[in-house]
Amino acid sequence: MKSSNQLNHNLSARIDVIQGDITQQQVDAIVNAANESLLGGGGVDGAIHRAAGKQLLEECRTLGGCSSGEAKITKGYKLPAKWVIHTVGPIWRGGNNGEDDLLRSCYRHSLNLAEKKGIRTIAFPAISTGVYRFPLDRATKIAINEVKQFLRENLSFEQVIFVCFGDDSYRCYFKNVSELVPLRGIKN
Ligand code: AR6
Repeated sequence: MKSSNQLNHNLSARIDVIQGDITQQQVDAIVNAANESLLGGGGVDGAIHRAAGKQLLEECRTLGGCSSGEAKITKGYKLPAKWVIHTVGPIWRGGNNGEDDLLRSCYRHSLNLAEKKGIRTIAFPAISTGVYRFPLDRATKIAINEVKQFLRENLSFEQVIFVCFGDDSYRCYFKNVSELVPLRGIKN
């Protein structure tokens, strides 16, 4: 039987934080922080559509949009990732309008969809923390806790990478992963 230490160790080896551009990640799937139209936009959404090419928009047009907290999947086209999981984060409206639950739901639905498709490695951006103005530290804790729970329940899922675009985001994720995922980096 595995001790709780071994479980924690496994968890820490399966969660990574990097600073970079999500469109460059060599993983099975990358997650897009989209809007309800799924027809592209700015921020990470714009970057993913530019890197994937026009075929991504063509496939997105067939999906009929996506509600906040839900997720839909397309191919990755010109991206190194085979799949793109499009999820729609909540717009921050002060914090008492279901924003936390909706953000949790984005991570949970994206991961469940990935699991169903046989995806084993996935990269997430910091959903809702840009144009949608969700406070970074609060969003980061939600992201990490939801991923932790999923990885504990899905032991064959290999890797979740949090891709941070700027210094602030990287520092915030690194601090929170260190606190919320025990034994990070310790191999024993
Ligand atoms: N790689 C990784 N992260 C990135 C990249 C990138 N290439 N580019 C930006 N980020 P945002 P939201 C980070 O605004 O808040 C779009 O117009 C960025 O620094 O992209 O969920 C959609 O169409 C921030 O930390 O998404 C929606 O209308 C994070 O990604 C709306 O924005 C999310 O910022 C969604 O807003």
